[in-house]
Amino acid sequence: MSYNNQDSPHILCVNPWIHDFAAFDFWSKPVGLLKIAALLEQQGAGVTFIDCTDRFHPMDTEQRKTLPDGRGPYRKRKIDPPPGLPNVKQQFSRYGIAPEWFRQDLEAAGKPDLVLVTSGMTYWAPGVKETIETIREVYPDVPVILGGIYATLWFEHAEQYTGADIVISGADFEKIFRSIHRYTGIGLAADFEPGNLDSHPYPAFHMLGRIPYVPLTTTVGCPFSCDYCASSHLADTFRRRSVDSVFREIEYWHQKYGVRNFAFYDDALLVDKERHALILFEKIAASDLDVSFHTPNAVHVKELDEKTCLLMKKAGFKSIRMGLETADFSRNRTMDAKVAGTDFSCAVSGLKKAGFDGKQIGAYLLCGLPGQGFDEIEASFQHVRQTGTTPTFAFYTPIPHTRMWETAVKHSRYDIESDPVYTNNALFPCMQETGIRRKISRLKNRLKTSGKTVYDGKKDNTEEDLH
Ligand code: B12
Repeated sequence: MSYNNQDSPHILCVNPWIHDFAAFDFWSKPVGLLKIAALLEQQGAGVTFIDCTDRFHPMDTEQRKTLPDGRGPYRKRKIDPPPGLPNVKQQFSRYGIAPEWFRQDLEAAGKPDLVLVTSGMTYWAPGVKETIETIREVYPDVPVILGGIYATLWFEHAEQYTGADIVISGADFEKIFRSIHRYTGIGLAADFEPGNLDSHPYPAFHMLGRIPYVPLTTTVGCPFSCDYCASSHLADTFRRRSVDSVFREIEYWHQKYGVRNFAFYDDALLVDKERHALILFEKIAASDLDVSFHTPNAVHVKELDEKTCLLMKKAGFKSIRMGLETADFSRNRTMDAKVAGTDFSCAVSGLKKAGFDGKQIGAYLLCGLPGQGFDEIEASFQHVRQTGTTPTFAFYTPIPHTRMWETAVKHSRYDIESDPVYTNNALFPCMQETGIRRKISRLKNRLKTSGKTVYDGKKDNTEEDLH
């Protein structure tokens, strides 16, 4: 939590609990709300930030191991699954701090003038609802505004379901400022141009109890429009920050807070790289910063030529994830516009030549796509393994406003239009084949025995992540 300035309007920002079958702090920070918190602080508001997924809460005495790069498991407690999922055998949990600690933190913060709640995955809606209910118990008459990814992608559901007073869709800063003004009297637009990313303050990571790593966003949006991805709905134009501004941010977190690990959140980090990313990597390589970089959100395979790979190595990249999606090149990739057959082998040879080892290089494979069979998943897995790099499963989650949504609705075993919880990728909602989870586990075991395991974003921590 951060301080509360008594003389100015007090705004409480809350990152909600995660309710899911599995979750792991895989470079996951509420960057959008932290950015708004920074803006409010800059304008003199008293801002308190409570992160319900805080892994380092002072009341937490549980021993959980943090990986050297800052990632780690959340505290978790078993809860009932949301209604409608009666036949699912996997355990359902609340990830994050204990409800009593949250209540205590809310009380300790003092009554705010306004509460801002963010949201992540659409299927985490039940965690958002429980968070808002708890806020209401403590401060029944304080207005609550909900925004973030779920609020943007499934606005109507968020309005009906979460109990927020207002739901704001997207990164519409004018609208966000108007609502904040309405409740607190703070006028926010003064020294900030929404369209100019360089004028945005850094997200307020300093308001979190500890900063194990910092996510970086150098670009917003994506020039591609892949069938399964909602990026173009979340940001309608592709914009980027200046290289200097990104470099200064890295220096800032490193020098002031000792941060060593940075994860790029960009959807298109390497696009137009000669004029952007490569200049940044060169600048970092030429500096004496002792920092490491990671690309959990995947980079475009096509962009990984030898020069880029070498610069990434020199700049301090430690884990590279590529969006391969599938090694079935026969469908001519109508699904995404990014990869051709030979691109992948060129990228792998470039990365290896630059000095990355197979464990540092992961290729995301989308599994659970509508109409996909296990055969395709296995073939993609083998294709990646043969290159000596690490296949990393990304389970498909159907998202409204994407081109694949209608197909997903048709293929789904659940009424996914009725409730986001059915779109949870742990359910493999679009796969008709049975036993898919077991089959995928078997593939993963093959990796384990060969000593190559990379966390795939959809599993709790196990020894393999924490060795
Ligand atoms: C970075 C990222 C990740 C990171 C971690 C992100 C995190 N915080 O947990 C990593 C790489 C780990 C990740 C993983 C996954 N991700 Co992801 N990820 C993203 C990405 C690229 C950016 C999210 C982000 O932080 N944006 C930056 C901030 C600034 O934006 P923002 O939070 O939306 O905030 C803005 C507004 O929403 C608003 N706002 C925010 N909060 C509030 C609050 C209030 C009150 C108001 C008024 C406004 C407001 O203000 C901000 C203004 O800039 C998005 C795509 C995208 N372009 O957004 C996908 C995305 C969110 N991910 C997605 C998916 C599918 C996944 C995975 C399931 C992939 C997989 N199959 O394994 C996993 C699951 C992760 C998990 N935790 O379990 C989907 C969402 C699916 C869904 N159903 O909701 C997205 C949309 C991509 C897509 N495929 O279309 N992801």
